[in-house]
Amino acid sequence: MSEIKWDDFLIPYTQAVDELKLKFRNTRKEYLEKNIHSPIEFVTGRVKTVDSIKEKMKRRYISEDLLEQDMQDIAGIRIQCQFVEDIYDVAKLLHQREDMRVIEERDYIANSKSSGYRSYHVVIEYPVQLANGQKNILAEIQIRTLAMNFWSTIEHSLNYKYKGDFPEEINERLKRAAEASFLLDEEMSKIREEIQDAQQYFTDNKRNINNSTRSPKK
Ligand code: 0O2
Ligand code: 0O2
Repeated sequence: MSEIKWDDFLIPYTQAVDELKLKFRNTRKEYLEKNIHSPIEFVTGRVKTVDSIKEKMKRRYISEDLLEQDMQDIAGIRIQCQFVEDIYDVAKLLHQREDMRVIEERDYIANSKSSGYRSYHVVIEYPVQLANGQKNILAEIQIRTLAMNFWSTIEHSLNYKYKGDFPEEINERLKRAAEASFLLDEEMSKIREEIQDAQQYFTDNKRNINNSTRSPKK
């Protein structure tokens, strides 16, 4: 029988997810207001359900007294980006922040999982102000492109159906879809460079025109 009072246990995690969603959405707003490309496109978040926590405790042999430190994704934030390059910019932003501390990073982009899963995971320690004082909790931030998110959402739903034991044909198709999503990200990164070149060209041109109209008439 579990001795954990789940409603109480989850209070700081719920608060952390609410706060972090708001903070990252505000960071996006700030970029947009300054007319700068935002590395953050969408922010979502969730607190793991009690059933899902219990299932993971069993699967990973996590005892109740080690739950807070050994299950790092009870509070989960997901940041979606347009381009792969944005992912690393977001990771840098997390390191610079003073309201959280990065304690672990897992780069499943450089080292994709055998399933084909790609994402950048950052585990942070985050202080939550509760009625009876401060509590530091762990939260997992998953940073991924829209294409990576599309693939992993589909694969996650299929996982529910097949419990990870995919028929060979589905497995092959998922791997091909992962490859396609990788190529899509690569193509988008190339377009990103072209857009930046075009913007630079536009700025330079404008400067040249301004300079030539300012030069004295002969
Ligand atoms: P399921 O079955 O898991 O898909 P709001 O803040 O009001 O705009 P809300 O309702 O809090 O919105 O939801 P939000 O933050 O837009 O998105 C919640 C959904 O995002 C969850 O769906 C998860 O699918 C997904 N999600 C976000 N972050 C994570 C994460 O770190 N890990 C995992 N596993 N999922 C994440 P549901 O509702 O939980 O349903
Ligand atoms: P949820 O809430 O259902 O998404 P483990 O959970 O044991 O695999 P660990 O060490 O806890 O691994 O953390 P890891 O691998 O950094 O991140 C686990 C989370 O990453 C998972 O949460 C998924 O959200 C996501 N993830 C990892 N591998 C895959 C994959 O192959 N496919 C998909 N779709 N998502 C993946 P949970 O625990 O499954 O919970």
